Amino acid sequence: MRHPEDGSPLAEVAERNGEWRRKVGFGPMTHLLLLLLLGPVAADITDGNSEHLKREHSLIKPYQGVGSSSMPLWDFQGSTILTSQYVRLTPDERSKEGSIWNHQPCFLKDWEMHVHFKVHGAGKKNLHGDGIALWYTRDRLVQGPVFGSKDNFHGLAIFLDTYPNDEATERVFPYISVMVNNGSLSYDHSKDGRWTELAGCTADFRNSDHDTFLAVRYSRGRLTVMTDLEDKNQWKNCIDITGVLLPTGYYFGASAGTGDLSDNHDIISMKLFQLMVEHSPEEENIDWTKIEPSVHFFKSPKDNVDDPTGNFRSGPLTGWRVFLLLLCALLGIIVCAVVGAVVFQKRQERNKRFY
Ligand SMILES: *[C@@H]1O[C@H](CO)[C@@H](O)[C@H](O)[C@H]1NC(C)=O
Ligand SMILES: [Ca+2]
Repeated sequence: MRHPEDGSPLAEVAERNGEWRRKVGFGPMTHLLLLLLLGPVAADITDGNSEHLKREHSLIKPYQGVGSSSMPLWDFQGSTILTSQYVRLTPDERSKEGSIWNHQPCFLKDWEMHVHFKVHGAGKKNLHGDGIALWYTRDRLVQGPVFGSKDNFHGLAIFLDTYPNDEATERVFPYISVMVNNGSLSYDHSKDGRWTELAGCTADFRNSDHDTFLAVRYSRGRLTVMTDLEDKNQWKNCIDITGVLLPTGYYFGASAGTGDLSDNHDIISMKLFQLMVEHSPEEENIDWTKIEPSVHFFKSPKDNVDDPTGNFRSGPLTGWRVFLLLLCALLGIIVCAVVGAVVFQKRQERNKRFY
């Protein structure tokens, strides 16, 4: 972070910009937002370059502290147990809640988290739950109703929801969704967080016989979630949204919960990579720890509001509309053919008269 008293040309420019902001009346947040939204789009997902792996924010085998109740870099809580092969947030038993939280706040502006996880259990289709939540939040180790962690959180949550609590939902589960919260929003478990969901995708990750991975990238206001679930060693896009503001200095964590239905929720690794992204002096001059988590959409977030008629706005062509269109096209062709035939015949007749 640069300070105006550095006396460097960059700092002077930044200070002048600061003055301009004050005169024009733009808040620093507005300015940051503009920079984030206008800034170039980040490059592809990292290949896991170990150079930029941040061990202090990562959970990697062999785990330290197996057999004890704590680890050097991570705290765990509730039903969580540590084995040499995985961290089990909940066993396949009813009413369990467990979480794991990084000790140190993360001060990186641009990062990417790769999570190797496994959700498995004896339950048949739709008789298992509830799933895993991945967190980047202000508070840590607070138990609560959102996949074992606190509601009205500050920060980012990615839900790997395996059970459709909302019976009326048209979404196909397991379902991955993201939510950003400044403490004011409550996660509605009975609706699978539908009202607060920013974006999501269906992802078939449960009871897989190969390894399952998820990547979350945050850079310049762009939030991307990708999955690697098909044993192809390839990232597949799940969520990609812009206009997301998150501060630095929050904690990474993962939690899981079971209710009447259950599953084993295992984390095998969490690897945090620093992304090498340049920021302008203006961006550098802002205190990133003071940013309020928020989202600025240019268009409204996903169709979160149900249309009471059950129709989607400007939905697909319905059967009879397609029929009418085809009928019009057919009539058009017939008219063209008839006109063409008549004209042809008239010409033939004229030609005959000349010979
Ligand atoms: C928190 O978010 C809500 C809704 O998203 C918004 O109305 C409110 O102004 C925000 N509060 C702060 C302090 O930013
Ligand atoms: Ca659910």
